Amino acid sequence: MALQAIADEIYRHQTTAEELEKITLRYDGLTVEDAYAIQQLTIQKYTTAGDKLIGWKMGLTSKAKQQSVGVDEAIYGHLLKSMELRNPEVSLQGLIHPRVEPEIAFVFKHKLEGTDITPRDVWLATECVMPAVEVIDSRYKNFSFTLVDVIADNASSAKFYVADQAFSPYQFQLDQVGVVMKRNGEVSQTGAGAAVLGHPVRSIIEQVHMLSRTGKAIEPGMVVLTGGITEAIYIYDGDRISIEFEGMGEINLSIH
Ligand code: OOG
Ligand code: MG
Repeated sequence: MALQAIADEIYRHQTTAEELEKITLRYDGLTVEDAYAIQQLTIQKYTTAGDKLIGWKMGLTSKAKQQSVGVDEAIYGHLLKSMELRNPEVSLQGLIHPRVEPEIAFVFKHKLEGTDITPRDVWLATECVMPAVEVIDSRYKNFSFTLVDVIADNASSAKFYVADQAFSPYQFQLDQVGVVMKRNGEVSQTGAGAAVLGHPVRSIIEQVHMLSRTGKAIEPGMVVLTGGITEAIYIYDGDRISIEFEGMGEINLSIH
């Protein structure tokens, strides 16, 4: 199958911010493995052009998100240096129909690999945890895709922002952290860390399992986004999005 040709096409749509028809409408029989291979090939195009892999993201780790997109398993994507926002400001330029979602980020000091890790292994390897927000922007028309489509499109990754304040992994019960997301002062979404596979640490374990299928790992220094705690909301020019993470502070994003 022409995986490289599909990767070239997706890369072009990612970098020009033009909508794409679902690839599964045109290519029959693509497997989840093929989709991850396409994802990998598109990432190689970025890194060849000078970008850098800085971490991973889990997606569709909550029932609410799985139901809203009609996919019933977790997925992962690559995080590149160019995706990380330095300031809590999102420019709509270069994005198609972006949405934002609250997440918990982990930063690692030790490598995590294999199929047999436990929460204890995760805590031992974790340097800190931080509130974060992910900007997702599916390249597919109407944000509509199958499992294979969304994996090939790097799990809709676009941008992310990690809060200034980091916390010890032992300071909070991450499943109990409540989140309130407001758009222009009005509550839009609420949730708690438990929405992420019961506890965000489970998302890290799942991430490591999935990476191990292709011999990859969480490397020291990497950041991992554990998955949206609530449904993602669309953002528009002039919006002010505030996300309060109970006890961990607030992220205030301006959109322009
Ligand atoms: C897929 C990406 C999902 C998350 O945190 O669940 C994701 C999508 O909804 O477009 O990033
Ligand atoms: Mg996400």
